[in-house]
Amino acid sequence: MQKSQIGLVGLGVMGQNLALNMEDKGYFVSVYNRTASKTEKFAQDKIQDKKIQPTYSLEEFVDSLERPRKVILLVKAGQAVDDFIEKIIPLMDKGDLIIDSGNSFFKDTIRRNQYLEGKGFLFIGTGISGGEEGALKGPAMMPGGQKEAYNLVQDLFEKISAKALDNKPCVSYIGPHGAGHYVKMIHNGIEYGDMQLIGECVWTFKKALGLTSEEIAEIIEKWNNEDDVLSSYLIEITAESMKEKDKGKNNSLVDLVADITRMKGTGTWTVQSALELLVPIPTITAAVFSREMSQDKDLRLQLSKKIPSYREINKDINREELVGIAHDALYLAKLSSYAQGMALLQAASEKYNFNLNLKNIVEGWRAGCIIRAQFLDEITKVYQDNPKLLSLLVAPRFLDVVKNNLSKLAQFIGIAHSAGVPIPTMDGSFDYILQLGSPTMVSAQVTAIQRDFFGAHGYFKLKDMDNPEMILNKDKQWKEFHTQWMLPGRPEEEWS
Ligand code: 2AM
Repeated sequence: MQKSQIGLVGLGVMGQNLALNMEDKGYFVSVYNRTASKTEKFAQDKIQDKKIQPTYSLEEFVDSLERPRKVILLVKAGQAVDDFIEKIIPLMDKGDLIIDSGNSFFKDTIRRNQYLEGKGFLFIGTGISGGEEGALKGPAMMPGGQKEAYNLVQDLFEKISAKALDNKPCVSYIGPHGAGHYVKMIHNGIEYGDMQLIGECVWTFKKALGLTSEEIAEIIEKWNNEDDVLSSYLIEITAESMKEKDKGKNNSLVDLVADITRMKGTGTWTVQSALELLVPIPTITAAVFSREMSQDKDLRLQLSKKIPSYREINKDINREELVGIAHDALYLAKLSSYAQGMALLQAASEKYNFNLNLKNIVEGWRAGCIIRAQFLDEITKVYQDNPKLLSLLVAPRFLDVVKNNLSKLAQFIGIAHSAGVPIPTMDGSFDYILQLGSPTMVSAQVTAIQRDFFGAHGYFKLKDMDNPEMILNKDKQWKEFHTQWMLPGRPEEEWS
């Protein structure tokens, strides 16, 4: 019997679609699922005339694969992956490859990679973005693992992945062990930010202008024009979904959808990683907090009866003007959010020796995935020109956006707040830019002196009032000082 070139375990919708996608690109595929009835149904309904072999025991599955064996796992992230690895490795041989395609936590992937490498197996942890449709028609893929492991599946991955407009496949080798799942995690964090930023625009249009969801959908739809900087999948589906009517009724479905955003963890992991690596990502963090706030529905229902709603006396706001301001504000807020995400990728690349190529990563997000957007072409060019860029905000083409749109973002924030609309991601994006643009953070001066006052924690000093540079000691380190606050005359000590 013809051996299969690739095996797939886990016949959820994503797994089924990925199997069909691989078969469609010419591959012989074996499939296996823990619950046999799902395999039977898949065999009956979807693969009768296809080069997909259903198998009903792990032995049969492993036997059906050509060597070196390549097995894609698409089971629930977490313990299920470890359990499954334990079940399958006694049946496999050294040099065989296991590919975890779920949304695994990158530290688990690093651990599994080391564990399996120690036993002579190859291991790839790959992010896959694009949902069910992506799995079937072409997802964006972010594989990490041994380079030799990637070489075994490079052709397959390039064939099944999405293709950008220039026909480049949306997959590249991301880096060793957990690099692929790390990048997928950041992709998802950025996605959280993008979604929340759009939501805040919608809320502002509703409250400041009194527009209906249908009217707002029409505004947002125009932002999806090919030559618009905001043109993206998320803008497209926001407009499309907001046009949908509640079945059989005249009101918009979105107005009846409960204001609760659930999440599966990748956004929270992104924030945790940012805290661990000391990289501020206020936009993405605000998006995660906002989802948490949304889930506190009962609390909000109770407290909103007591907390007065805030709204300044209605200012006359011109609709066209606000739409223009919101457009430019959203673009800059999004740019700020991506600058944060990319800074986190840079820090993680150093910390975990991922050796990330930011240009390839962003290039691979241009199609297939949820954050696909015209804007990513621009970011690709930026990293092509300068792979070591300090911040996206200062790339020449984006510095112009900062200069031109900063006052629009400020205006938008003012209008939204005066209409009583909370816009934590817009705020986060704006403050991030203001902080990075501050040679001296006065708030930090105050908290530094407070710390020395109550805890004798010491402080550094600036050269003088007009020079924000630091005083250095003879070793060219920041020189440390302390004021003896409790002694008469409060003498200043030099600590280093
Ligand atoms: P099931 O059909 O037997 O539930 C997505 O949920 C996929 O992950 C399904 O194919 C599901 O198999 C599989 N899955 C979830 N938990 C699993 C586990 N502990 N072991 C094996 N497969 C699992």
